[in-house]
Amino acid sequence: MPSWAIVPAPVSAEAAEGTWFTLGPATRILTPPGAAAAAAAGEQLAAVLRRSTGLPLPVSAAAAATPGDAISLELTGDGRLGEEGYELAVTGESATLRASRPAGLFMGTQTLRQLLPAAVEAPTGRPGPWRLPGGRIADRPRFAWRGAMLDVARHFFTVAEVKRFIDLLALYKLNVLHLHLTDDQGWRLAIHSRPRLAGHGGSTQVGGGPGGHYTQDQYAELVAYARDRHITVVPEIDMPGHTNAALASYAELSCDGRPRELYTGTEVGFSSLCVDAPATWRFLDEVLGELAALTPGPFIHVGGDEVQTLSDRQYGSFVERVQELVRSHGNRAIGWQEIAKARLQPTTVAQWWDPRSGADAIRAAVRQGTKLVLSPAPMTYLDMKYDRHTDLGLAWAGHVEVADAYGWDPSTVLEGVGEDDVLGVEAPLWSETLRSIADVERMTLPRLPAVAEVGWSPADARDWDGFRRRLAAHGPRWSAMGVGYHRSPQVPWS
Ligand code: NGO
Repeated sequence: MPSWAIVPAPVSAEAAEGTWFTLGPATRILTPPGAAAAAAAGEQLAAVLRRSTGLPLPVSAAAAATPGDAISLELTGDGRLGEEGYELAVTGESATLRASRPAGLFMGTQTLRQLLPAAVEAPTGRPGPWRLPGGRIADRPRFAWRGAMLDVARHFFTVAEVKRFIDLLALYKLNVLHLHLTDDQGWRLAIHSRPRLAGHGGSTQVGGGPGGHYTQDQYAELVAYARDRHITVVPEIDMPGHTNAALASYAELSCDGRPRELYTGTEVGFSSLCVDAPATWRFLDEVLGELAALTPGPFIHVGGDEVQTLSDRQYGSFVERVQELVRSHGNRAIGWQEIAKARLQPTTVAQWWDPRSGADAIRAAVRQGTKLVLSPAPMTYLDMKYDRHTDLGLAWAGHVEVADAYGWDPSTVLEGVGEDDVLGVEAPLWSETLRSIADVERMTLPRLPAVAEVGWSPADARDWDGFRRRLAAHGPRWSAMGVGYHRSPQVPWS
């Protein structure tokens, strides 16, 4: 494998030593004629490169076969490279990116960015030269679901801040943004039929700040921004627990009919919807109906974690009924691992997070055909402290250093669960202790790229020593982007 610092590592790469394609004033970006989504990948690449290089890089539909002095994006017209796979060939005269689908072209342009000098990520002019190393890459993802979760409930993050987070996902070829939209401390999405959810339930956050929420237009803007980067937003409405913000907004959701006080602490497990009350099911139908209308992707996340106030029977029948409700609105349900205690429909997905408990129920569900998203806290929780010196974050699952986030394999990490049972991996970032986007970035980098590589790269393309060297080269890239990161002592930063 050449010494290129591509993260996640591609399936195969071969250098043409001594050959370089230098971008210059005459370089063009060519896109497949008549394919809007593919043309968009070319425009997005140009937008990144123009700011730092100052080159015009005009984007136009290709007229004939690959000409010189161009970055050519081509669609193969068959399904050979899969939904997100691509091939990149760089010679002394041109770079050619081939994919079967627009998503593959977009993924390939992320590799192209990473092959250029780090300064290419700068928002303003830098000197260059802007050279791509000659060679060939063939690449496709190992898993279909490669995600990150952002908790906007414990602390609220604005549309602009979430877009910054989405930009990081895109750079590392992640394709799912799971938004944790509601919790005890805040309800972050306007629901027209229930205005007090955002108006009152969204009015605070952990520690008592002003909170905030997204209007449906703002939320749709985030979904579209992600979709343009081939990222699907999976919205989560946590239930039946983690619902204090809803209980504070609508008294009829509690069995005693009394409104709860807004909550700004960090305890978990105390709140629950009144699961047998008709008012609860009217509420959920309205909320999930409005959410489904805003959700182009198939999945709606229904939480289901850490319920301590219900019997197993109550919990199980709640989950079974709610997955049916999600289905009736045309979506598939995903929930935290606890939902494996219920009878799941074949299309419902469970998200493994807590290795301390529940493994038998998960294995039993998997034997019935349930697919899993893997987010084991000791490896993927981005809110865990790196080490004992980390000021931000929690430590209930231990410390998560870069080597922990990197050093596991999805097909062996949970006994009784193999490659085919795994839909993919996801790194959750809970925000009890994170008050700003700078805090978010410091916990996300450099661990998110580690989880991204676990989800994308074949096991035989991965090794820790190579990874930490490649990762080190991304420090200057993040600095050029104006994004902060944790200088983990495990990575040989220059
Ligand atoms: C748990 C809990 C969250 C916390 C998080 C903190 C899950 C699925 N439920 O993960 O409410 O914020 O830990 O690490």
